[in-house]
Amino acid sequence: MHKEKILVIGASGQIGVELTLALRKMYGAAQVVAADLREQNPLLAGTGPYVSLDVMNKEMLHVQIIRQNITQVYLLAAILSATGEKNPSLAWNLNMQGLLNVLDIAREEKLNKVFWPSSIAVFGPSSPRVNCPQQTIIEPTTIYGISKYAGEFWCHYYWQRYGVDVRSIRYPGLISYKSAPGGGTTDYAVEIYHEALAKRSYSCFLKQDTYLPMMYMPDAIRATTELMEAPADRISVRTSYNLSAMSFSPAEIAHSIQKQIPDFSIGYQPDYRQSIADSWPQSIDDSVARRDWGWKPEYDLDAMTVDMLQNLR
Ligand code: NAD
Ligand code: AKB
Repeated sequence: MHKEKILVIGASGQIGVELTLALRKMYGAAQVVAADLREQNPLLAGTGPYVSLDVMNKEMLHVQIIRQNITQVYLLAAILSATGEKNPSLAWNLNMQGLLNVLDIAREEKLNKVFWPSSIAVFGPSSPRVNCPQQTIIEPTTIYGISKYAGEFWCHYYWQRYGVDVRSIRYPGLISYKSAPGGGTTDYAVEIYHEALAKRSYSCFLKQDTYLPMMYMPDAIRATTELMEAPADRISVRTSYNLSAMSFSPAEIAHSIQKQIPDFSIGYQPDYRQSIADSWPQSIDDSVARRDWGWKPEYDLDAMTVDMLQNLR
């Protein structure tokens, strides 16, 4: 029986719903408290405890963590790349202050572990575009990427200076069918499946040959729990791990869908998100994660397409 008590902040989001459900399977429903600014979530209803909480309110967060005897925090509340460009100061404030609040409380309360996700958005136009390595030139040009890169160093600082066991992954674009994505540049790769089933056509906000690193949600959830379960001496990266599964363009995902839905068609109307996508690498080298804690993805594009369409139907 695990004695950990986990708080998932941002539990009603695209990752949060699935991560909360997975953690409840692993640790027991009562051991995983879902928390979000949103009052409730139908996908989590009846599956375990849920509290409405603002991560910006440090006092309330601290009270919850003490009251619920929390030993681990997964912090998912953030503003993503596309929404961030519309309101940069809001994105900076939430993405930074939310993290600092959690790291500070983790230090004071001597929490066992913290998980905080970074993103491939830390990389910028000067980073290598293909097989972008763990350590390289990193000059992000979006406020989201800037906040993630700064956050990585705050994590490293709290680990090095205070011994907080904080672990992190630079997620690629994540594709899932349970919970909707929350304002990112890679969201097209989720929308396209919904529209393929509903309308047999999709108008994409990125150009047809825009390659981006992507991952199916089951792989992302497994990576997260594997990283968090790994012995501390296997974790050599205390900023954030590169993680990779696949890389494809809008034209390629459309082709994969056409194998299942032959009359599906796609058009292209690039908008402001094109320049965000153009600033990111096309593919990621995740050899350090593979070496340190045995990371290996399971889903490629076609396997994901079959599973997405089956579940959405
Ligand atoms: P999301 O936008 O779907 O979910 C974020 C959740 O946080 C929402 O439910 C929102 O209500 C909640 N939230 C917002 N402000 C809050 C606050 N002040 N207090 C408490 N809760 C608040 O995001 P997501 O896609 O699930 O992403 C989760 C994390 O993973 C983020 O840090 C994101 O940057 C990172 N990430 C996501 C992806 C992806 O493709 N989804 C890729 C890379 C990194
Ligand atoms: C986004 O597009 O903003 C996210 C991410 C890659 O961090 N999906």
